Amino acid sequence: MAQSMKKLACQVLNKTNNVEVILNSTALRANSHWWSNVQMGPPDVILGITEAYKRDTDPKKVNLGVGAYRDDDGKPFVLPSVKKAEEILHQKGLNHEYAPIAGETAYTDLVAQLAFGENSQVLKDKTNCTVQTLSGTGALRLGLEFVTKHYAKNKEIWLPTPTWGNHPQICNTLGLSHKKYRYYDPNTHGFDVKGAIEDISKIPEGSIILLHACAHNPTGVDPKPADWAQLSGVIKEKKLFPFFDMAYQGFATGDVDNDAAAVRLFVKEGHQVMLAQSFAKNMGLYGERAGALTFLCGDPESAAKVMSQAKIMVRTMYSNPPLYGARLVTEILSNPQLKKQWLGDVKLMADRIISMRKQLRAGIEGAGNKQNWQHITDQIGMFCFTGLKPDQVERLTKDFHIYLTKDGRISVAGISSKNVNYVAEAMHKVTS
Ligand code: PGU
Repeated sequence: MAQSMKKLACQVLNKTNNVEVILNSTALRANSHWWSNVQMGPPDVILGITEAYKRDTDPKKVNLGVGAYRDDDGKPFVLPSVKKAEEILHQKGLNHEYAPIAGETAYTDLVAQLAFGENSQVLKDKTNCTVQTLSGTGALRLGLEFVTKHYAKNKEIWLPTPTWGNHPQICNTLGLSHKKYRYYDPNTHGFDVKGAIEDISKIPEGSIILLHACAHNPTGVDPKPADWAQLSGVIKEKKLFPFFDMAYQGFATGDVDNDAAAVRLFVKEGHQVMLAQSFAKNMGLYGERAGALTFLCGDPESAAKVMSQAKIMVRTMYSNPPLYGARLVTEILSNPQLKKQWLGDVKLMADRIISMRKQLRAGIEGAGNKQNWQHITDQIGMFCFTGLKPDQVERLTKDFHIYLTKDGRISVAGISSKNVNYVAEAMHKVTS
């Protein structure tokens, strides 16, 4: 009797448990309904390539997709000046308190000086508002979000053709209307100065124009100083608002002052620019997300008002920025010896890329390829806009395990003395 009572009790318990399981899974299914309308999104056109590269098991594989510097062994490069700054920071034994909403002023003052120049009058007059951001992307996002909320003129931004894919994507996310102006001439593989000026002179007054400060991505083609002067003139005449994206200061010429020349020219000519800065490339701080957004506001009172609103925007998005990358940047820019070492590190990276351009071109030509490859050495910065067609790009990836963006852009920083002949041979084969 006791035995069968026990059996019965067990059955009841199991039943109860089953009911519980059924109830739980019903609850789970009900929950899954919250997201059942979500569509699968496409992989990112640049970062998705790194994911595909990582999945490839072929030992010959080469990643020329993402714009990230590699040393001659194809390895990520921690700059010697950054290593030194890390040691100094470690010795200081700092705490992990919150940073101010707009970042530490020691950082924002130094990065603004790096961009606008140590003797910049607008900085001396304190007419700037500079905010630490989550690298260059965070600066663009904050700047454009600020525009959507506070810009009182023509809320429409004009982007060069082509441009970095995330520019239109950020605008789309914010519902900010974006249009195109001519920039790159596929026939000359150079800057289409005539087309650009023609298009810009038709842009409605008060619109925003996005300019790559140096080392244009994806084309590797920058306007010459005389072209910049012309651009500044027409932008002023049309009363356009210039938003500079400077993600590669130092990568174009190997000299941070030279690479800031366009921004400084515009400021000298009286433009109240907005500027997005990134230390991902020139300090190799990709994952540390150290960047900045500067608004030039004309007078200190406006700068204070803009700062108050920018802080509200930051506070409601991520509250305050990360410390570590900004501390490294501050250490390097505030210590004259370390800064000198860093400038040498930047030059070293820029020079290695230039030497890879020469070797790549020589390799393709040496293989007997009949096309003109002069643009490989003419273009500057991290990227080369090869002119490869989508089917050629596909063959490079499928047959040779070489990864690059569909538009034919390669990150020259991914080429090394070890793989340059392989890449040159493959580029020769897919284009002949
Ligand atoms: N602006 C431009 C023109 C860029 O090329 C990049 C990075 C950024 C801003 C943003 O850089 P942060 O890392 O946010 O400081 N473009 C690279 C890196 C990969 C990516 O797309 O984010 C590229 O390969 O195009």
